[in-house]
Amino acid sequence: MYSTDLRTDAEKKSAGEALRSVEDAAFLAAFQKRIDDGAIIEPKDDMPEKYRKTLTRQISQHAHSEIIGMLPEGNWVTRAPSLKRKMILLAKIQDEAGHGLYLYSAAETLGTKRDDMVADLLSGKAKYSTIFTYPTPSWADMGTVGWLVDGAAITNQIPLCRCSYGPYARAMVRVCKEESFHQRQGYEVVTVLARGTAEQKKMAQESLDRIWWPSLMMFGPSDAGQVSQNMKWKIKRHSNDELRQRFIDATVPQAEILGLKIPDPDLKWNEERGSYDIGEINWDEFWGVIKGGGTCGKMRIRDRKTAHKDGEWVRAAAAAYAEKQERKHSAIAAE
Ligand code: FAQ
Repeated sequence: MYSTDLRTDAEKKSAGEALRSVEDAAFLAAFQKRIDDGAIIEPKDDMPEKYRKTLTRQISQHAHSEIIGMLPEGNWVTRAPSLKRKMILLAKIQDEAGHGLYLYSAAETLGTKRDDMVADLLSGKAKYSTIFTYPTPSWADMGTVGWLVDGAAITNQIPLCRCSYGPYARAMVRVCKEESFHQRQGYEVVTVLARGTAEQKKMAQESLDRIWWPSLMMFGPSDAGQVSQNMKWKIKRHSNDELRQRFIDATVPQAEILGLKIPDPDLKWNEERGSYDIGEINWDEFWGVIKGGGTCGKMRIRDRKTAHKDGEWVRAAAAAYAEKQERKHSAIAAE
């Protein structure tokens, strides 16, 4: 049977049309074999609907996190302690906007329109990282966010550079390079405070006390010993617990160098495992934040809605310019 319809599934999905109706065992097994053989899946390739859906969910949630993550930092632009700090903070926030852009573009290749993803964020339907529902009341938080939040983000995202879906994996390469720079600048802010006056050191410790546990929750719920479908499809390469442990083992010595104390009385080096044991993570708090929006969730969505509305004229101007260019090129082509 021949078809003259050369559109990809993503394009059909975007146009609201039904996709492949049969995903039989042979199709799923062949797809799994491609993944097992190390194939990189591209937008025009056949893929199970669940693979497409899982990726759309994860990449759009990731994009939303980058965009919402700008808000707690934006809060400090006008109050940064020096011009140099202000410039660095502004540049970091702009990087996060760029990350959101690459990620929405990568998610769009799966057939969901960016407007629809943004609408889901603004209506509260879509999730974004729990970490950004926590307040950032002190300047030290701008250091701790870079050190711990960007540090956790890199630990989680470096393996995503080898994700089986090409556009996501490629977007992650640049994102990781920038997040790595963010982590270093955050650590430098905390270093200056930790080596400063007694009051500055106290400020750094207080910030670490608040942000430590929420940063561990960024890796998601405990999944020890489970190999999820996500992992079989090589979307995720490691379990949430494995990456969380990697982050803990890298970060505890960094706190020691600064003379800061990780707020966990049960933290201790486990000689046998060659890594740190930690106390119990408060998973009730984690699920409570996801369900109820946490301390700042409502404010974040309110602020994002305002920013989206304020940006309406920019989107309209960009669309009008693109249309004008299109008309110009069509006229030249017709000559
Ligand atoms: N927050 O089965 P799993 C950044 C949800 S970027 C909210 O383990 P999965 C940069 C999860 O969606 C930070 N929801 O799920 C920056 C799932 O929901 P559903 C964001 C969470 O996807 C720095 C359910 O719980 N990074 O910080 C969270 O396999 C500084 C069950 O969980 C990414 O998005 C959470 N923490 O693994 C910006 C990285 N954890 O839909 C500004 C990409 C879990 O099934 C300033 N994402 N959930 O009901 C991932 O690697 C994964 O999606 C995980 C979760 C690891 C986050």
